[in-house]
Amino acid sequence: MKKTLLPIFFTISTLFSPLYAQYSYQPTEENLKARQEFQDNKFGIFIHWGIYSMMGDGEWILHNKNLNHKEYETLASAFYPSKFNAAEWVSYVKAAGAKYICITSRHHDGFSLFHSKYSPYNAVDATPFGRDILKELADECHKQGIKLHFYYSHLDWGRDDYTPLGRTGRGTGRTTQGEWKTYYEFMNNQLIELLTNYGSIGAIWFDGVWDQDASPNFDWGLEEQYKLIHSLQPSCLVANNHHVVPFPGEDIQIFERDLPGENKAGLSGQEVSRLPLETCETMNRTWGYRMHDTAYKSTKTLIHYLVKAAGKNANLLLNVGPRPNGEFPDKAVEQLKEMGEWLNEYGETIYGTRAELGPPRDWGVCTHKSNKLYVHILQLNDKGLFIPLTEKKVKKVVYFIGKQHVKYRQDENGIWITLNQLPTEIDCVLELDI
Ligand code: JFZ
Repeated sequence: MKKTLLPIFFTISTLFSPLYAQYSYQPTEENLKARQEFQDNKFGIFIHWGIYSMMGDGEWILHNKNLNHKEYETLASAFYPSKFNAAEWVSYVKAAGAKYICITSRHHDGFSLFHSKYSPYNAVDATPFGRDILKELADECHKQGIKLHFYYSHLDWGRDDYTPLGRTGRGTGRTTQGEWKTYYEFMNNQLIELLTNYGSIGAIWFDGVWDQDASPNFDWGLEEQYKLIHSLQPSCLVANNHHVVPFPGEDIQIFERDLPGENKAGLSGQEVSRLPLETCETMNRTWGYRMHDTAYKSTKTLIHYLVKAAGKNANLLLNVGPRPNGEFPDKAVEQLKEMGEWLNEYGETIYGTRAELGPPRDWGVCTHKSNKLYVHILQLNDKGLFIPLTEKKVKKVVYFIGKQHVKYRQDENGIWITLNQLPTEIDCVLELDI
């Protein structure tokens, strides 16, 4: 009898113990407000930049080529991005119609793009450039009204106190083993720097937890780390690219290279939570600068991805990998500009909207804002369109551009629309008054 009751007792006592209480997370008012603003913003630019850009072969080269990490680190002493100009970067981002930047403050190679007291392997102390790139970018973002997010890698391919070694970075020549404790303190100290010296930070975007997926009980100390972030900046959103459902303390849910609920790239099978959502994607194929990666998606594809993300209630975080000299690649600049031109016209149907979910439609998505419903027709070879919308009474249907009236009929099943002509635009938007 006693034996069978014991596990039940432990389960119940754990549920009510202080240990469990520690895991429950109540976001503050300002945090909830920041989540709304984040969702309203819809479009951000991811920037992957570091000393790896000099090799022109992506941000994973240290791992991919099994380079010796000490040899790799010497790249820093040649890093002199003579064309780096934070004002120019921010102006490209603004021209794209994006509202925030998320930049790699420290990627898996361990190089810090900012001045850190806790590692000399940083943009100021290890390079002849000697400038704090994140400081210049932060000042410019704040000046030009762009929110700044910091990507921060949980895993490190060079430090011996990132232990045990994970699934990646096993061939970088580490022969000694340090203590996890010093690595954890190092990360937290850097996070304090990032959240103290660069003004208001919109989000910390963690990445790397998947490196230890062979040991599912690996304790990253996330709760404490998240609390530290929220205590320093309550409105800073915590995000983690761990590819599973969000943990307590996280404020947004991230998807990599897929729309929420889809898993074409194989990194995003997780369930979709009720948190604000974001999906990140590359313009070409690689995050960090890769000289031979010229396979850029078309601007139309990128716009469709942004629209579809909005139709799934998610933001798009679209990546640029600057050249080693600090410039954005020409093709990226061109496409950002084209996206911005499109958003200049259609932004009203994207920014500040929420998805009108409901059954998936093969022709496109719907977004809504106050009494307007926007029907985004991305692909349709027909003039007839049916939307199973029953709760809302439609008062008028027009083309968003030009405002010509469109014939429709609403019955108990939904709305039957007859377009004036076959859609040919990138996104044929109808505006419904409801
Ligand atoms: C991660 C990073 O590794 C990558 O460099 C980039 O920063 C991207 C945004 O996020 O992408 C991953 C994450 C996990 C795996 C591969 C790439 N994985 O599990 O093999």
